[in-house]
Amino acid sequence: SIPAVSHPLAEESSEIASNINFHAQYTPHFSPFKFEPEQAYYATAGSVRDRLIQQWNETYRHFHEVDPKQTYYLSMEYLQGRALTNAIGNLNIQDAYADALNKLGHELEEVVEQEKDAALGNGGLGRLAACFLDSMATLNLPAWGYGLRYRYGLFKQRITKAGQEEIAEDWLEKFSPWEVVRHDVVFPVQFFGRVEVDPSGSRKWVGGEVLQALAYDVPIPGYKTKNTISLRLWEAKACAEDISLSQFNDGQYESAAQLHSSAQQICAVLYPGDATENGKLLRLKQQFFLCSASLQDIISRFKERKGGKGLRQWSEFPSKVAVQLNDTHPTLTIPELMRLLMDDEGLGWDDAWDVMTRTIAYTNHTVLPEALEKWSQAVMWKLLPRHMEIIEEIDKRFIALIQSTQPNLESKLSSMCILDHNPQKPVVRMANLCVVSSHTVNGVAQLHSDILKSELFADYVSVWPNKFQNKTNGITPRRWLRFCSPELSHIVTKWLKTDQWVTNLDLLTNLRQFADNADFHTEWESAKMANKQRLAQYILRVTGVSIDPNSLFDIQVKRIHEYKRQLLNILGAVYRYKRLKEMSPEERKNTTSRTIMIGGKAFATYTNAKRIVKLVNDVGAVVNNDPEVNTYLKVVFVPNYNVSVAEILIPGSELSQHISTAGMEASGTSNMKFALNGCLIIGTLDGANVEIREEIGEENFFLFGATADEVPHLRKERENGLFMPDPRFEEAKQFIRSGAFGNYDYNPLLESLEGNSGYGRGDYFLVGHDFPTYMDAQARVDEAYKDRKRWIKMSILSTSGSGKFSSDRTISQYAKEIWNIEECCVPQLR
Ligand code: DL6
Repeated sequence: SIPAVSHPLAEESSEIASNINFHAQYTPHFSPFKFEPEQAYYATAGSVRDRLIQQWNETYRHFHEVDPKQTYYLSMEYLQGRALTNAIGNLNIQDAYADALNKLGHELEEVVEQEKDAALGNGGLGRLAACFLDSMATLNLPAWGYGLRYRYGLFKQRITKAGQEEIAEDWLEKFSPWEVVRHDVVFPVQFFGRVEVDPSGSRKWVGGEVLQALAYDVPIPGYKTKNTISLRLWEAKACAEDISLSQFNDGQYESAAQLHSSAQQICAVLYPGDATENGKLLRLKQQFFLCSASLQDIISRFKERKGGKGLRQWSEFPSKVAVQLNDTHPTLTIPELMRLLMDDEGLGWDDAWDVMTRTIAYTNHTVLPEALEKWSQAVMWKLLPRHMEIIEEIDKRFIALIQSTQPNLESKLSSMCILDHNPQKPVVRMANLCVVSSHTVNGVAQLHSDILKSELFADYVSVWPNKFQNKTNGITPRRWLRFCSPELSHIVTKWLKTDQWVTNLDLLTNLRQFADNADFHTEWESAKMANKQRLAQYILRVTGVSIDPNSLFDIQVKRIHEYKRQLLNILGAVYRYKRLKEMSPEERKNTTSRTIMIGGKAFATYTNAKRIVKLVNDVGAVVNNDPEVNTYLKVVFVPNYNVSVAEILIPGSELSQHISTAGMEASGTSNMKFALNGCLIIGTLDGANVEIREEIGEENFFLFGATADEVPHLRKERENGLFMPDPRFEEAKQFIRSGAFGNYDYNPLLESLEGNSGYGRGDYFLVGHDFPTYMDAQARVDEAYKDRKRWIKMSILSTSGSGKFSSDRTISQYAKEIWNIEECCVPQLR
């Protein structure tokens, strides 16, 4: 029984404790006789969910009454991470929940650890979508996220002697307390079949396979607001009548339930391997499934809200609906909306085109050629014959437009048009379809947006000069400072004398006045130290490596990719190790002790990325066990990097590496998280690094490397054999080749840094070129770290210059400059 106390927090927490108890007893998944941390987590989550559902219902009731224009964010990825800390933080009830759990014999910290990450995403693009949802809710914007409910999230990474091993991540193993299935929200989604023309000439897509899309809603609470919006995730289902009982009873189990298995495949995993035809078909099916189900839902909401004025006109649709395509994965929204408007709703081409183009906007997230989606025309004709007709028509009209209005661009048409009829490999270029069909195209950092306009989409700029915008990415300050680093947040609030920075991040600039204040320095340093100790404990727990919190914590965490150049980092570490070995004990004492941490997942079929993971682990195994130098250097591979791990690593970081080849990283968002947490950046002039450096001051950023403008010329120079490698670079490679880190054959990896030509060979990513300036920048880091006052000041200036990188700023710009939507705030009293 819970003692009655009159203090408001105690009163609230007593109520919460009994509510948690109630959930523990009546949630049918567990025995009522056990109340261990796992049960406590599910019961706590159930109790938080009750609150969210109330706010959620009110939000949608309010949106329904007001009938504002709404934004729909379509994304194949959402890297949500854990929800519990975020939910109680945004509801502003952390203390009451911590207290309630204490009363029940549990610690909040331990309880939140029980939650599995919802990893329905791969990297920055998916985490950006999650930050955007948080900001949309916090800014009271009428918005929805749409995605797929993958059965298995991004794989779990296990590190063995052989390197990375992938294991399915069963995030729904028990159940997710954060989703609500909507059995009344189901839409049919069709595949394959054929197009029939009736005597009037109208076309219909008939036959084929029909699956059902069933909605699962995840509540997204805003920070200190009643507004709680939805992330609607679709699950694929087949109907009961799709099972052939007669075949089943004949023992033909697989063919009897063929549609059921087809449905299961769609939502099984994110990015299934696409090396085979089957894999390609499955990916396309996933994309279409998201687009079709979401559009049917959007249209049914549009029709349902008549605003008391009788049936709506379709011309009103773009004043009620904004659809944002998160990269090209949901491009099929374009032909699907055209089809629904023309074939189901009876609009002519011109009217449908007008409605569709005023509704849809597209964000580009990469200029990497291999990441720009191109779908085989044959696969598309097979799976979506009516959509291919529509795409052909869009292409035909686009070509006619250019021929009639921009004859100077005729020579460019072969690369500008949507269908590439190359007889070897006819494909549909999805990015071109997006550019031609949407009203706005944006990049995700200023440099990236400039590159889009001057290179990738340059030819379209003269056709539609006003179509292209920049929206520099941002991160939510709630998850990425307020909740992941309570110690630093507390100090920020104390010195700013307000916690308004949590929703107005520009206020951080006022910390500048304390950049030289000795008391502030002491508090800052002790908060950072607490975070470093927490991180050191974590590293010990997951890797068995003991790291010294007094050493410089240097971190690079992101997907493993050659353009992100983890290889540059590890070659630098190898060189540092070699130098340390050559020093006398006295000399070593003058060096800066470092702990280099590298983490990230390599795509399962990306061989060189997997070799990099293996190399980092092999280097770590030698360095960390070398008693001569291991007080001065440790190299740790952090396994299974995900959102929750980032929440421990980032607050504990002091230096982070954002060292991609200039022009290749569209933005990066972890750079923003690190800077916000008072971590200094060593980096190239790439993506959002450029703007971060501008904001925090160039003297607080360790810059090196070629610029984006220089890269093409440098590649040419290499091809012409004009590159002279730095001796330190040669030494580092040679040291690996000597077998110093074991006898795994690293030649293929090292050879990718040599030779003269070819993408991925001949050092396409310019590791060799940038190595000397990288090492020089690292030497500046070592010197700066020795001067504690200077370092802490730089750390404070990093945080205080991070105001621009709030996703609240990014989303406000999308709302004003692309979506044309306004806030729709749920009244506090109802
Ligand atoms: O815009 C979010 C995020 C950027 O911060 C990264 O720089 C960019 O690589 C990523 N893009 C993608 C798309 N595919 N690829 N590669 O994930 O978007």
